[in-house]
Amino acid sequence: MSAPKILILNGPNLNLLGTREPTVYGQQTLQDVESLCREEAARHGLDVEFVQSNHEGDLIDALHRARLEAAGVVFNPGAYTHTSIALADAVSGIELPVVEVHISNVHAREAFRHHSFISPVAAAVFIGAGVNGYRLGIAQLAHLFEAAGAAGRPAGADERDA
Ligand code: CA2
Repeated sequence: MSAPKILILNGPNLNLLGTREPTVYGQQTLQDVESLCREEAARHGLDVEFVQSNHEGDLIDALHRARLEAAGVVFNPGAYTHTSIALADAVSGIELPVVEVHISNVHAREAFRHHSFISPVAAAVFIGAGVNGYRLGIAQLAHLFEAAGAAGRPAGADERDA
């Protein structure tokens, strides 16, 4: 049987990681993030699809594809976190565990970054751990899959019911 696949999805401007604002986002590039995600996923026996888009509709399409192709999602929605009801609807609509990740501590930044439309529909949230947040997100998905598997339930089901 092939390894379960997870989607690592990155929103607008994250393609610029490592090129500017190193004090906020660190020095690692998106390519480095992809490598660390592949390494962490392999430790848990998971395959990775890695996607970045600057377009809200493309992010929604990627989430819809994940519903059919993936067991869970690690999602950094970038600035759409703070604005997009459409992305929140997509996250809740696909009925997969979606872990929200932010590299920076958004709560230590401007007030407009304190609200997330995604957090209420996320399976977990990792904020301010730098790019290590992606590792934490993948490990949390692996934990949810294990818990759901042990209970003989689909991975998207709520762990509290396990
Ligand atoms: O901290 C995060 O991961 C964010 O999701 C990053 C978003 C920001 O709008 C959110 O409030 C928090 C911005 C991503 C932009 O990334 C850049 C990286 C390097 C240079 C410029 C932008």
